[in-house]
Amino acid sequence: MSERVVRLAEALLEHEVRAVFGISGSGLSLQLITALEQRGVPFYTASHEAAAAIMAGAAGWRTGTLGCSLSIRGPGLGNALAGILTNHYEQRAALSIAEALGPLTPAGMMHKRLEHAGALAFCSKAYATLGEPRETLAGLATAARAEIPGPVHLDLFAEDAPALRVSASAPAAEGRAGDAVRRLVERAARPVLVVGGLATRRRWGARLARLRVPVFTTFAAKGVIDERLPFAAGVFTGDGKARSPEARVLPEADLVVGLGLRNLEILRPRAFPCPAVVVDLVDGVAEGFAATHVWRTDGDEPFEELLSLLEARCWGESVVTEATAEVRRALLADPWLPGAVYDCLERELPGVGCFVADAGWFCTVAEHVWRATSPTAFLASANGRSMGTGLPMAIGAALADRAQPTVCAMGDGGVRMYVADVKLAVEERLPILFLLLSDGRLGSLAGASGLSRRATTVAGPSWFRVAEAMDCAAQQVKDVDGLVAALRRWRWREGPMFIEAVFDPERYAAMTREIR
Ligand SMILES: Cc1ncc(C[n+]2csc(CCOP(=O)(O)OP(=O)(O)O)c2C)c(N)n1
Repeated sequence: MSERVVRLAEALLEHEVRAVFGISGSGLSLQLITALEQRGVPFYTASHEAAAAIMAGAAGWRTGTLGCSLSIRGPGLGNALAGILTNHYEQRAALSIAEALGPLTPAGMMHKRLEHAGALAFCSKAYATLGEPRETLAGLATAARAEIPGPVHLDLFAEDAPALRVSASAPAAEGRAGDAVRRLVERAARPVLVVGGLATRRRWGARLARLRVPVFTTFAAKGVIDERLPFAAGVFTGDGKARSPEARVLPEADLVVGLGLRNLEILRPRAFPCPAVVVDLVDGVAEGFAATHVWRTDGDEPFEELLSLLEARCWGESVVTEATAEVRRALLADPWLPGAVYDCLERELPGVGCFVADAGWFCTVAEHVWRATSPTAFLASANGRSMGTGLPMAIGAALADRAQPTVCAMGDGGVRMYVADVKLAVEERLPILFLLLSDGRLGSLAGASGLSRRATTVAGPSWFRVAEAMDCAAQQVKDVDGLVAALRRWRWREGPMFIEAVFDPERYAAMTREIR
């Protein structure tokens, strides 16, 4: 085994890599897997390199460690790119490692050639070759975790080439908007907070729960305050319709205070119905909110200072209570749609450790109905809204924490992409409830009249017998009683279960109409 690979394995361990996901080649990647296994770091083979990168991002995020995925060069990394892009959108600190052709490889060697650095340029924060493993890994891990967190990449050559690093861009200078922001916050009688994913990573996040003004989070920050609290106004997307909490609460406010509010986390950034200020650690991500002032800061103090000012305010409890009750009423009115399923889950499976939602209408319902109690208790392709990512995210989250059940809600579209990895969940006896919410269509797209039906109809939408054939306990349910019975049969400590809930497509298509 190459001595450099051994040193890389040791450096990975030092930088909190606790599991590796991927598909091996016969060369350095297999050596690395072996060296890591000898040091107690397990390797999980995924069905596809994209799924592996997504699992790595989710596992790292769930444990606060550095997610790690592995592939061969060219087509291996090419496949991984979709998962690396997901980690970029979702701002997950994760390292991808690929075997690569080094500078000494003859130019005519075209087999599986891909210019990795170029292919990764958009979505990877830093790119490096091995050089001195400890030093290189330290640089990559720091870049992955620095605000805005995201994926970084390491290429492994057979030859010993010096390290090459493209580092993240330097932070801009501190802005001068502080005084103006302070004055506006001091004068506001009815301020509303909109808090971004940044809060999940900062020490001031915990203080939000003490406020007595309405607090929205972006979808990426769902759970940063316990959503059962009286001032938790729910998820702000920028795209909420009449019955969404954002449409009801924001018109009552006289100032929006965005803490780490970034257009990267919003479906449709646009002007608020009142003046707005944004405070952030990074520049260039508040465009679209028409904020009166954007205050770029260097540390936590300005956030803490504004939170102290806001602690003196109290308004909006009844507006928030009515708005959140109204959206629940709308989504729970039908006795058998995803809202009723989540409500039933909350009662029947009270110890859910992590709720994972794939992209689709059922996810919009989960956004409002599923009440997250902490940011690590909810996981989704919150920013990218990338269909299919839910299943590998759930596997990564469950591998990182097997002590409580993980729920993976997905639709007819998303289930198909990485369904083969149900086998990995079975092999590892993971406590995952795969919950297929099936309307037989790509529901989010099927509402438009006069457009192709063929493109939005799913042929043969049922999967529970396929899951059963993969040795996963599975059942189809058509009402709440059936769901309750299936849930009561699930012994989650013994392995996954696949429940397919079948809905009427017309009622399904209408359920989010006034919400988004
Ligand atoms: C990777 C990717 N491809 C395509 C889309 C576009 N898209 C958004 S929602 C959706 C349909 C989702 O259908 P389904 O999983 O059945 O959930 P439903 O909308 O029926 O709740 C599609 C194709 C996407 N978001 N991501």
